Amino acid sequence: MEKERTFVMIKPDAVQRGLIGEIISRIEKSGLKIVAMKFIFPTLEHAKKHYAVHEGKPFYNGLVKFITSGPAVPMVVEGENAIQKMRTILGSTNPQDAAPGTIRGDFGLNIGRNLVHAADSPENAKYEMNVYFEKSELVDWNWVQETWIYEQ
Ligand code: IDP
Ligand code: MG
Repeated sequence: MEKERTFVMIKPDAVQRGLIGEIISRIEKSGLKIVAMKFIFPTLEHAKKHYAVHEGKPFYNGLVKFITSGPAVPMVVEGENAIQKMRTILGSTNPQDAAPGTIRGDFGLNIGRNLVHAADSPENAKYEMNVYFEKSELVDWNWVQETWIYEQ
């Protein structure tokens, strides 16, 4: 069984709306394991590095302004197929298209305020983790319930 790590961030809108607990709870209940997490006020440097792939797009300036507008909760989560699983838990980028039962489908209405970020590929996951975390902040630990989440 292949485990992988992905980068996730609870964005400033979700923090302001009191959804940190709800979102972490959904991630935990999915069986994915949190291996890094912190509460920060993203800097311009964070935002520019994180969203470098979107530079030049019409929404880029608004996105950078939004991400640096309030506290956020970056994290690293680990598990079988974690990258794709987190994207499924989030739902479509535009909350208007996101299915009920997904975070964006249940709590979002607007593409510019879609509550949570999750990396979309192994390369981007690694890159984004390095934007927000030092290697020493990633925690290797055993979760007792994993023996009940995975067929051994
Ligand atoms: P993703 O977050 O689902 O991976 P991306 O296409 O990578 O979506 O876009 C990054 C973020 O940029 C989105 O989560 C959203 O916050 C913002 N964004 C993307 N497209 C638009 C848009 O058309 N208008 C406003 N914001 C957008
Ligand atoms: Mg993306």
